[in-house]
This record gives sequence, C-alpha cells and structure tokens, in this order.
Amino acid sequence: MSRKPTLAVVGATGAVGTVMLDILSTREDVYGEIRLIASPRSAGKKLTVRGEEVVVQALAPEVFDGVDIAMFDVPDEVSAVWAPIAAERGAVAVDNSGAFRMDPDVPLVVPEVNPDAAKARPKGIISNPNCTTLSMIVALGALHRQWGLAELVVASYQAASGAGQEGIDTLYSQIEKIAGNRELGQRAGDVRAVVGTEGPFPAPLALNVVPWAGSLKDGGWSSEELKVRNESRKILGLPGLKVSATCVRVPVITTHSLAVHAVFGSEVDQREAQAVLAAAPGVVLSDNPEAYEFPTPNDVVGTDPTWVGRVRRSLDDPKALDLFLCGDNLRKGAALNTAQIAELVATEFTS
Ligand code: 2RA
Repeated sequence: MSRKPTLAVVGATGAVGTVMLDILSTREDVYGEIRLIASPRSAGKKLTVRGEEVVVQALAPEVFDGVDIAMFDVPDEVSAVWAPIAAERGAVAVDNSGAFRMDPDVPLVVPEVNPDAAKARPKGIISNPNCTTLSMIVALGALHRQWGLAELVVASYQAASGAGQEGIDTLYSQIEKIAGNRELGQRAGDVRAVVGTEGPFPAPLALNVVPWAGSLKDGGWSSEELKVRNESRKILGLPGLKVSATCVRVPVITTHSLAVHAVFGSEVDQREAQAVLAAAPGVVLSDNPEAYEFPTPNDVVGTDPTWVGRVRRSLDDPKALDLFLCGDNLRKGAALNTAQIAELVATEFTS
C-alpha cells in the first residue's frame, strides 16, 4: 500500500543538519512525519522544518521505532554504533559518515551516477560519499559514460566548512584577528603568530593554503586523498581506476573546488566534452574564458549542481581533459546527496 514514509534526521543541529532542514523544506515533500534527533545536549531545542517547529529528541534506540528512513549527519563513531541500531529497528539508514563507505555490503550512492546501487543494501544501510568525491563525481560520471575513464589526477581546494562548524568558526575568527593589518603575509610565520593554532587546521588558514585534510595514512597520503581514490572507484564501478589526489584546504567558508586531469580510454574532444557536461543532470557548464566565465566558490555557494569550467583537451595527451569544478560541500557534497538517496528509497513506499 502506498504511503508517505516517516523520516528521522539524526544530527539535525550540526552544520550539515542545518542545511538538510532547509533542503527538506524546499524540495518536493515526500515524507509523512519528520523526526529530528541529536545528542542529549540538544534535546528539547525547537527547529523549523517544512515551516513547522519540531522538538529535537535525544538519540536513543526507541526514537527509530516506526521510522522508515533515517539520515545520519554525525561523526563516524556515532554512525558506526547508531546506523545499525536504526536498521535493526526497521529503518533504511542513509549515512553521511565515513563509517560504512567502503563496506562491500553497503552501497555508496550518487543518484545521478549509480542510482540502482541503492536497491541492494543487505545491512539496511546506504552510504553517502565524502564531499570531496561528491564535488566532482557527477560531472566525471557523465564523461565516463561517453569515453570510459582510465585515470584521475586531482588537486582539491577545500573549504573550511568541510571541517564542520568548528572549521567555519575558526576561519571567521582568524579573519577577524588579521583584519586591517596590512603588514601580515609578508614574513615567514607572521600570520601564525597573530591567529594562533586553535581550531581543526594544522596551520593558519587565513592568508594561507594548507595541504592537509583528514588523518595520516601509509605512504604520507591523507585519509581525504584515499577517500577520493577509493570512493571514485566504488561509485563508478572501476576497481582498477588510477587515482592520485592532493587535498588542500583554502580560506573559503563553503564550496569545495577541484582541478582534475582525467584520462579516458579513447580520444576526447573539447566541444563534445562541453556538450556532454552541459546536458548532464546535476551539472552546470560555465566555460567561457574569453568573458572570464568559470565557476568560483563564491558564485557557487548555496547552489545544488556541480559547476564545471576551464574544460580543455590536454595539449600532450589526446585522451585527456583538464577541468575545474566547484560544488557546495554542504549541499551536493553532503545534505543534498543524502536527501536525494532518501528520496530514491522513499519511492519504494510511495510507488
Ligand atoms: C573535509 N571532506 O572537507 C571533509 C569533510 N567530510 O574536511
């Protein structure tokens, strides 16, 4: 029997949770009840979703009773414990943490690229990719369908909000500390001496770029760089895809950017690539360098699509394209893709 599913949003008060409530209030309303869940510290708070105030409930097993779909926007260790509890209680868990992304029994889904993967979920859990992968994969999926992807070389330019509310607060606070000082940025260590070392970044972010995101892994790679490699392979169904990524944090509040060198199985064409990208659902082509038209984080923030510009065929390899991409890391990079996955699951109740 067709019915509107009950949705739980776990982590409703966080940076991604806040964007999620906005998305749930503006996209087509496919849900019956929406329950908002957070840590006991936030329980009792009232948040607005779909124009109505909803009281936040504390995370506990019973809050999942009667829930059909449970979105998780919480740290890995919280999802690792609670997504299986939600699934045991009958909900489909859509998890935005890194806890299950590489689990072979958990699909990693981007609705524009591999929507059918959402149907096979033996653990009752579907994973949402990391924001850095999500900021490029819709566009690369479209190009892959045209020419077959063989290799990616990626440099990311990641926003402070990728490190959560603490990242946003840290960058604003650093900007306040340096404001008006026209001498900074001209002597080694002068910015560090003014802004200090508090916050989630291993070096000052204001007036700087920091070649680090995530934790240290073997061989000097960061966890963030391995996510770009492993998640791209899983989503595209290309276990042998060659991927090298260098992830860098930049002084932008929200919207990740990536410079990508993509090598394909056959010769590519610049105009055809632009046409493929312009026609791809979820992608906007902004590529007119004569008029200085290309995506920048400040023009993209708050929007849903992946924006692509600077599309060029490599001068030295007729099978390779170079591109610049921007995607709002809190929307398509997190909340929106999670919402789109949940909508795919919701059609199982409503159709
Ligand atoms: C970051 N990708 O930007 C991470 C957040 N998931 O730090």
